[in-house]
Formats: sequence, structure tokens, C-alpha cells
Amino acid sequence: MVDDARLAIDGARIEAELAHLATFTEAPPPAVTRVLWTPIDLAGRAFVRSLLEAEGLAIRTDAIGTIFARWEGTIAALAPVGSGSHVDAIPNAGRYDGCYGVIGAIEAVRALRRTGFVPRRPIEVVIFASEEPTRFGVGCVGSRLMTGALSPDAARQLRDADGVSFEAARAGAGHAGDLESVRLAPGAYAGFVELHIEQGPVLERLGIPVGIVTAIAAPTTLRVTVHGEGGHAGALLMPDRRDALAAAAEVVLAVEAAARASGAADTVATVGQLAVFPGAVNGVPSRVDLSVDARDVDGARRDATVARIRDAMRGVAARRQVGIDVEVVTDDPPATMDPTLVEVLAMAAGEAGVVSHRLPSRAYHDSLFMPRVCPTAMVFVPCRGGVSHRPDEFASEADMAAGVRVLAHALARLAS
Ligand code: HGY
Ligand code: MN
Ligand code: MN
Repeated sequence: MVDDARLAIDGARIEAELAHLATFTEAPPPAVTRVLWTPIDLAGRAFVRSLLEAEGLAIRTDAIGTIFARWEGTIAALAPVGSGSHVDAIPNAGRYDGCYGVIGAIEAVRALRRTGFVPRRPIEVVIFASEEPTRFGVGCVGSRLMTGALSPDAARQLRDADGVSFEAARAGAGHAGDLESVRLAPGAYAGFVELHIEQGPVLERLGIPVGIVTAIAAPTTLRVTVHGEGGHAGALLMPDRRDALAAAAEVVLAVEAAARASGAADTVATVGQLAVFPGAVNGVPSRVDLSVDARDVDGARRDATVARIRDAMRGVAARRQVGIDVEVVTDDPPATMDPTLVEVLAMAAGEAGVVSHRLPSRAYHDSLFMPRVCPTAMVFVPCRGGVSHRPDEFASEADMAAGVRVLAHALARLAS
């Protein structure tokens, strides 16, 4: 444990480092777009790596670019306690999602070292590769490979929208080594705590600066292709049409209706991507590719929602005489946070003199997969209006410092 009075958390430095990290973007500020293994992504990761090097941590990178920075403990043989998150960002996102958990973990380590605290157990900052599904359609590829939730062979099958294979993109980013080496050995971590913005409105509405996550919702992600029949927008008469986009429009509304029909606030479903072929003003669409992301903290309820979506698609296909192909891209169970770690976080919040509140995470994180290899928990801070995955995403310096303070106390407890 550490004396809270000696724990100096520099909120201004957290904000400044997040502001600098946000300059590594393919989108015009204040938007942040940082897609896996693009030059911008690699530059952003190099900046974060420089912060870890400045702190004198021992750094290694795995075969897909996840960065591990270790603060050795007095008993090096003990498994480390880890903390970290991701720095990749979906198109037109904000600067806090993932990045706050990385910069915050670094600030927690810096603050602990300044108190003279000496960990028995090593502490490791982890910057996962590929938390967002943007490039290869699958989220958390790094933590999936680390925890066995995705096989190396399945990863090798992944291709991006330009047809670039996972392996070609990985090599292009300068990452060597076989994918099998990414898998963590059993017991690789004694525990893992991820710091993150809530990406929802609960903490702000309650006026509480820190959240302790109890469970993480998980998505079923579908790739849907609607096959109709194209034709001339003028000459093809309405009774003869099998318009793929009109059918897809019914699918989009059915996805929304299926989530609402669950009657639970935690059930959500989204069609975030939709591509029309041939995409001509005067051409009847012959094919539509769309994505479905259906989530819940309750696995059975989520699966029932997906079943309703599939039923609705079968109905659309029959009524409109179109083909609808459905590929399951991800279908993971939700995760429950480790009860012991949850209590450690509650005690850490007490030591930090910070009011905390327990809540589920409706966004997923790498901490959805880390429970497969070690006890895992998360610390949340509020984000303004509950907004995330948007350029106006915002977390206050005071709340961010409070979250880091709780994380620092938790790491001190877990590493002692
Ligand atoms: O989609 C999510 O929940 C996360 O931001 N990848
Ligand atoms: Mn995200
Ligand atoms: Mn995130």
C-alpha cells in the first residue's frame, strides 16, 4: 500500500500526453482515426513507447505489436500484475477511448515510483494491438491471440477491405515472429486492471468520478450479404424487382426491433456498415453487404436477440425473393470481473478518498478476454454526455486523475 498524501497524480500531464497522442490521426482534429498498423498507428505507438522508455521500464513487443513495459519487482519470479489498454481508434473517434487507459497506467506507475514504492511483484503496462475491429472486422485481435480466444490460423485468414491479408499487413508493420508466440503462458499475469472511460452516461448522471466494472458485454458480430437482382432503374418495373437495398432496409429495421423487443436496457444491436452494389444512381441494387453488432451483458438474452434477427431475415428473404447469407464473425460470451479484484478496487477507491460506483461495461475491451488467463477488473471514469466513438468524446482532468489515483492504489496493493 502507499500513502495517498504522497501520491502525486499529474492530471495536466495526462491531458497533455493525450492531446499529443491525438495528433497522430488520419482525420482532421478534433477527430482521431488511428487504424491498426497504418503509419499513423505506428507513430502513435512509438510516442507512447517513448514515454515508457523515459520511465526506464523494460520493454518488449510481441509478434503483432502489443507492447509490454515491465517495472521489475523485488521478487522477479512472481507473475506481474498488468494494466493497460489500446491506442488504435475507429474512424472519426475521440482521443480518450483506450488511450486514457494507456496514458493513465503510465501515470500510475510514474506516481508510484515517485513515492519510493517498491513492488514485490513486477508491474507491467500493456498496450494491446488491434482492440478495434476497424481493419480486420474482429475486435481485440491482440488479446484474443494472447488468451486463445482466436487461433493463429483463424487470424491468418483475416483480410482487410482492400484484400490485404493479416500476415502481409503485420509484416508491413515490421512485426516478425510467428503468431503462435503471442499466446500467453498460463499464469503469465497475477491479475489485470484496465482503466477506461465509461463510454456511457451512468457515472456522469450519478455525479460519481470512478466506476468499478462488474461485467463486460460481448458482441455477436455478423457479416450479412443480401443478394437481389440488379437492373435498369427506369426499365425494370416494380413488380419485377428484387431490390437488394430495399430488402436490406427491412433488415436494418429488424435489427433495431429485435434489440428493443428484449425489453432490457442492456440489449443493443447496430448496423454500422452498409455497402450497396453497384451503387449507381440509375441502377437497382443487386447486392448489399452489411454488419450486425448485437450485444448484452447477459449471454442468453443476446443470443435470443440474434435468433430474432435471423428469423426476421428469413422472413425478408421469403417475402422479397432475395438471398440473405449470414456469416458469424465473432460470438463471444460476456465476461464477469473477478470479485476479489473488484473488492481490491473498492478498497483502492477508499484509500484514494474517491467515491465509486459498480456498473457493467456495455462496450467491450481487451478485458473481455483477459479473464481467460488471469483475474481481471476495470476502472471507469465518466465521459461527458456518455459520448464516445465521436470527436467530442471528453473526460475531465479531475476525473482522469481520480481514476489514475485509484488504479495506482490498486496496483500497489496487488504488487505488494
Ligand atoms: O466496440 C467496442 O465496444 C470497443 O470500443 N471496441
Ligand atoms: Mn472503442
Ligand atoms: Mn476502448
